[in-house]
Amino acid sequence: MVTLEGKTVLITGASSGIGKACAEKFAELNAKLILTARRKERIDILAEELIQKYKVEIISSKLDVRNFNEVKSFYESLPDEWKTIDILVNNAGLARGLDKFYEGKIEDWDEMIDTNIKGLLYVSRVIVPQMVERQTGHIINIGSTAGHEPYPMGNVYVATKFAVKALSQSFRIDVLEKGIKVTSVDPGMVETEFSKVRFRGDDERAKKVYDGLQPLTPQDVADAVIYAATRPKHVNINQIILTPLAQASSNFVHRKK
Ligand code: NDP
Ligand code: 8X3
Repeated sequence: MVTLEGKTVLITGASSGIGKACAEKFAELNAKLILTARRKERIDILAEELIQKYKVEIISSKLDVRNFNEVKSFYESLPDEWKTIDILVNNAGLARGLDKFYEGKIEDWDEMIDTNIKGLLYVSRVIVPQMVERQTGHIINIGSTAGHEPYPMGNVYVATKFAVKALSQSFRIDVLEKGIKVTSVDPGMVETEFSKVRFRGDDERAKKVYDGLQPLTPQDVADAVIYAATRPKHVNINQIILTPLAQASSNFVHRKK
C-alpha cells in the first residue's frame, strides 16, 4: 500500500479548490501536513476534519505568499521538527479579470504577478534550502494549460503561468545534482472558486465558464499531484497536463448545446 507516513507536505492555498483537495489526499496517505492560506478559519476547519478522519498531524498557518517577510517568519516560527519539509506544493494562485491587455487593470496585473510568480518564488526560496542541505525533496508547482497556449484576453494570467512553466524547468536544472524532484502539474478547466475570484464574485459569469461541458474536479488534479509524489526515488515526473475530455487545449473546447 502506498503511504507517505513520515513525510511532511507544505501546501500553499489550501483553503479551497485544488489545494484543499491535495490536503485531503495527502492526509489519506498519512503525511504530516502544513496547510497555509490567507483565510485561516477555513484551513483550521479543514485541519480539524482531516485530523479527526485520518489521525494525522497538521499545522495550519495564515500565510499570504505575496509578502516575503511573512513567508520567512512563517517558516522560522515552525517548531523545529516541522522545518524538515519533504514535499512543497506551490498551489496558491489566481486570475483577476478577462480584458484586452490595453484595457487591463493595473491592480489585477500586480495581484496576479505578485501571487502566481513572486509568491511561488518567495515560498520556494525559503523552503527549498533545507531540501538542498538534505539532498532530497520534491517541489510540485501548479501550472496551467494557460502556460502552454495563450487564449483571448488571458494575457497577464497566461504570462504568469508561462512563467511557472519556465520556473519549473529552471528549478529542475538548478537542483539537478541535489537529489530534488521538480514537477509541474498543469490542468485545464477545473471547477473551483477560480472563476468566482476571476470575476470578483459574479457567480453567473463564473458558472458560464463551465457551460455545456464536464470540467475537471479539484480531486482529479490532486490525483495527478499524488501520482507524481508517490513515484520511486529515481523517477521524476517532469510535467503532467490534464484537461477535461471536452477540452483539447486552451482554445479548443467542445460544449454540448
Ligand atoms: P481557488 O480559488 O479555489 O483556490 C485558490 C487558492 O489560492 C485559495 O486557497 C486561496 O486562498 C489561495 N491564494 C490566493 N491568493 C493567495 C495569496 N496571496 N497567498 C496565499 N494563498 C493565496 O482556485 P484553484 O484551486 O482553481 O487554484 C489553485 C491553483 O490552480 C492556482 O495556481 C490556479 O492558477 C491553478 N489552476 C486553476 C485552474 C482552474 O481552472 N481552476 C486550471 C489550472 C490551474 P486564500 O484566498 O484563503 O488565501
Ligand atoms: C486556469 C485555466 O484556462 O481558465 O489556469 O485559464 S484557464
